[in-house]
Amino acid sequence: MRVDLVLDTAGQEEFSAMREQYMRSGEGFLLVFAVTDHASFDEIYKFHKQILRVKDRDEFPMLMVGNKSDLDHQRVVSLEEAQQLSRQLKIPYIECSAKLRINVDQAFHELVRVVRKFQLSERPLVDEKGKRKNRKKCCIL
Ligand SMILES: Nc1nc2c(ncn2[C@@H]2O[C@H](COP(=O)(O)OP(=O)(O)OP(=O)(O)O)[C@@H](O)[C@H]2O)c(=O)[nH]1
Ligand SMILES: [Mg+2]
Repeated sequence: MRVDLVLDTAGQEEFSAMREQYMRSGEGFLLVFAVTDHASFDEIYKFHKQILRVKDRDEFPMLMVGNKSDLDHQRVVSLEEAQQLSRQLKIPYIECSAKLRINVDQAFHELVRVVRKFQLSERPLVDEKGKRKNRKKCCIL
């Protein structure tokens, strides 16, 4: 049986001790900030780094999500600024509005795609005799 959970986490600092615990068990992460709150955007870099450290990896399934896209007049994080960070962190970026239910499903679907792709690339290849084979990797010299 497979049990899948979506865990929402508290942003408050007093829960930070629990953070590494859920990071250890997570298979993929939505890094959500509000486009109306620059401080929340500034935290994305920190969480991304913490997840990679906890996972001891150079990359891990994550998606950056800019919420509250409905509050355009209060926006303080531009699309360009967010896209620049997403390129730097090498994770996709999507904007949504939880209030208007815009792009929320898409964000979860995209994360599932990224998780599947990652897990497939991690799975060792097994040939007909049950021997492990190395997955061919493209190497640009
Ligand atoms: N306009 C608008 N308001 C939103 C949106 N999403 C959340 N809010 C509002 O923002 C406020 C904070 O929402 P929360 O769900 O408590 O945010 P959170 O990130 O879970 O906060 P913590 O759990 O304290 O870390 C609430 O008043 C929500 O109604 C959105 O997409 N658009
Ligand atoms: Mg919350």
